[in-house]
Amino acid sequence: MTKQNLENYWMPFTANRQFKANPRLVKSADGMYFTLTDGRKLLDGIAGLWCCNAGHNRPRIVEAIRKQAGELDYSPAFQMGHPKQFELAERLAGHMPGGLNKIFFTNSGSEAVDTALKIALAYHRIRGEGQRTRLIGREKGYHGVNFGGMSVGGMPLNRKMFGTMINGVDHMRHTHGIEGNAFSKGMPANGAEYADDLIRMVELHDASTIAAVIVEPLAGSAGVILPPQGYLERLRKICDQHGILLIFDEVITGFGRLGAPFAVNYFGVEPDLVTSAKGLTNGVVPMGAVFAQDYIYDTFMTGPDNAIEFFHGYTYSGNPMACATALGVLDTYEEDGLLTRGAELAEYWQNAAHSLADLDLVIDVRNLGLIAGIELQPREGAPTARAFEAFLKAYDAGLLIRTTGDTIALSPPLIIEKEQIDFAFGTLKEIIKNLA
Ligand code: PXG
Ligand code: PLP
Repeated sequence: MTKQNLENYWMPFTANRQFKANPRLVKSADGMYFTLTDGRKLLDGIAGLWCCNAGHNRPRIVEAIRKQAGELDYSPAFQMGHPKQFELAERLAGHMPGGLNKIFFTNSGSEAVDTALKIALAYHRIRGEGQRTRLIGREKGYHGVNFGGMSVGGMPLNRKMFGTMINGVDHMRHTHGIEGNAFSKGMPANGAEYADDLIRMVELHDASTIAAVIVEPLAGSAGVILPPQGYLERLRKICDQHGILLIFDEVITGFGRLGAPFAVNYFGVEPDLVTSAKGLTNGVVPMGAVFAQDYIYDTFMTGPDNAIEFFHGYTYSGNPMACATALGVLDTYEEDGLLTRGAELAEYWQNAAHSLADLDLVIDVRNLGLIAGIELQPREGAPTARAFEAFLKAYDAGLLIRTTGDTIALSPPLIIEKEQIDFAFGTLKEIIKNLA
């Protein structure tokens, strides 16, 4: 085999030179495993990038794509429709509780976030509150990489190179590292009052200028940061008191990750808008979606019937292949009970994760549903190096994990079996024990 040319592809969120010196290339995938180009198998501990919730190469999904490819390749997204868009939206609304029944399709989580922010601004304006232009995010938040999501996001490295971003954004403080919360099993007890930081924003800017606040109900990218008990309820209440829309970014928590279809079900807190992507199509074809409350949609439907109500959309919104894929994915989730399987495994998963708690280098273990974060003591003078070393060693040992900062994140396909959970945490235990 001739050596593959690696020079032309500029890889995203990757140390390109380091990678190209020593590439890690995947050839195929099935069920819980990737097969690499060298033939080795890797247990997928992170569902691709938190997206392959049904596992890989699932027959219903493959069949749906095959069939769609020969039937309808593309139909115009604007002023035209195809039946699968409507079928998918109806089925999605069936899994989402409450009034979050109106669904706008995008092609990624980043686009879903920017779409939700635009819906929030336009909603207030249509209602005659056009002065509500301010958007509030949170430190350590991740809402994708487009200008809106980056601006409300709170990860310094994702922001610092990109100028002033969009105007009129402020950030609440994050809920990480609160004293007394280390090694919590499930939701931490301390810190609900951190939601009151939104009151500080209201006092500073005046509620009448604030359109929306966006948070991840559980923050994945920043290293698995859980909401303190009562925190989300409190945010909801403050938003209600001040006419501020609450947006849950469920790009990671959606589609069964917490053991319920959405974090909205799991936490029992209903926001005004929900963004999703990833598990929507099992990562197979790019797609995102925004769920809006009926009253938001209805607010837009007030002008003349022949007027376009929302000047927004993408060439590939509701793309036929993406819709067909998502329908095959929903079939798989429903037939295999995957949207609630995490609840059955959560306790086993929690115990397995916390079996690492007594290792010297482990300074915290966090878990909820089928997510775990294992935070390592950063190496003196070389933050992130220790976790990245664990990533490489896990790769050599046949396990794919994700690291962010010095936190190891695990978030496997929801089809994972107990022996595979044992393998993942057993392997990690040996690796962390032997880290320098
Ligand atoms: N919001 C949230 C909460 C996310 O987690 C996005 C928006 C953006 O989605 P797209 O589809 O535009 O990537 C995400 C994506 C990681 C990691 O390693 C996390 C994401 C993507 C890639 C890697 O933690 N989250
Ligand atoms: N740039 C140009 C020149 C375009 O014509 C379009 C869409 O028509 C876009 C960007 C946006 O592309 P998309 O709809 O795929 O987001």
